[in-house]
Amino acid sequence: MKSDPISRRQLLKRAGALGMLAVLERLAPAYAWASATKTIEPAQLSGKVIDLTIAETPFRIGNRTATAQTINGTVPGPLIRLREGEEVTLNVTNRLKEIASIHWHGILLPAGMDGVPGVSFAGIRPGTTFTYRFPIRQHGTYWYHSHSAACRSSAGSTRR
Ligand SMILES: [Cu+2]
Repeated sequence: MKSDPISRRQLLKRAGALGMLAVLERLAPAYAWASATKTIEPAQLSGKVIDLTIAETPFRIGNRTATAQTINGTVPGPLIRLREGEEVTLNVTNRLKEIASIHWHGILLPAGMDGVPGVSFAGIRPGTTFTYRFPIRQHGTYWYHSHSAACRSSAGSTRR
């Protein structure tokens, strides 16, 4: 019995998946890389004042150029380490052509420091910086993500 050869379509699909992995590795922050041969230095931000920039970052796949929505140039965005009991200031600059926002998922926040743009918070207009400022009242590991039209996410943590 003849075994099924891999069709051209399957081959292209697999090559495409490999290409996407290569692209993701280039866009991903160091902590998101999977490598058995390298020692990884995690991309982390910490302190009482943190600057984040949401932007479109170009990348190449072969001869083609595309863009990804990134935070500080990576997908996912940087790991943010905060300390319980401190107040944090997060200056988020929106370099997109649309309103952006960040949901500090699971973190206890004052009103107006979170939410879907236009509901409890106006959103971050293109070309502007919004300052999120709030006390860190809990410890644990949380993630942050967009509450705007597009999806982007990253992890963060707070420590005692
Ligand atoms: Cu959320």
